[in-house]
Amino acid sequence: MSFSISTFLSTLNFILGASLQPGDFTGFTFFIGSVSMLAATVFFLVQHGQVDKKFKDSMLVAALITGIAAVHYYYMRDQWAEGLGSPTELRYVDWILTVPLMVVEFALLTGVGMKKLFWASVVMLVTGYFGESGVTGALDAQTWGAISGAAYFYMAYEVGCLSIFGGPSGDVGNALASAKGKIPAAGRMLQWFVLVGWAIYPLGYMMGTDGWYTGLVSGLPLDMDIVYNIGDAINKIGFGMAVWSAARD
Ligand SMILES: *C/C=C(C)/C=C/C=C(C)/C=C/C1=C(C)CCCC1(C)C
Repeated sequence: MSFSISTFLSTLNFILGASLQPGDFTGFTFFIGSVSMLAATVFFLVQHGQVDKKFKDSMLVAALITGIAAVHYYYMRDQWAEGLGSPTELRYVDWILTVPLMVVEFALLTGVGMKKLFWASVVMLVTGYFGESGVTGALDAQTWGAISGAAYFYMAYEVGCLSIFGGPSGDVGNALASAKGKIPAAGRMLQWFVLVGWAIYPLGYMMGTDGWYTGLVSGLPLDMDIVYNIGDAINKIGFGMAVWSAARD
């Protein structure tokens, strides 16, 4: 057979720039990430024209989230393919732009102000970056990770993840629990993304940084970037799909 996977990859590499080596599974997930984020962006933009007026802003924000990610994935794939290792800076720049946009989605769906969630997301990501990059030796990776985790739990509480089980909840969660109709229904779907989908990230962090937990996860056949890439696909594309599924019909 004249077609082979390596011909395919070298053609791809010619188009894309830096070379992904055959067998580089992590690199391949960066590539799939950039393509699927781009496809999702086109889809959300097209659907933006179709949905009811009250959902238009949410659809546009969904498209912005995947669009920003598509650009970052393009460059992350490049950095990885150049052999420069895990693209920590690009990753966190992407997150510091896209996670607040997810906060905007909650604000759009509930009408509740986003100040608390915004600042919590900044703390979560900045401390996570300190831990993962090691730019500051002030605290070790697991302590930075614990602070970041606390901010994550606060966000989960605020958006009402605990109220799914009848537990306490913050302003956004209370608004979602009491309101009726399609818009809060979309918001209640997003709670599951924060509770389950976002929990993927601390797992990736534990795989990529040293600490007491290294032994717990080091036997797993996934590396940090694969876990983050799976998390992004679920949370960025899935988040938009959830909004869209509530918005259609
Ligand atoms: C599109 C990107 C998203 C939804 C990124 C979310 C990222 C997190 C929820 C990251 C959380 C982290 C912790 C809870 C502890 C360890 C450090 C982080 C930053 C990986």
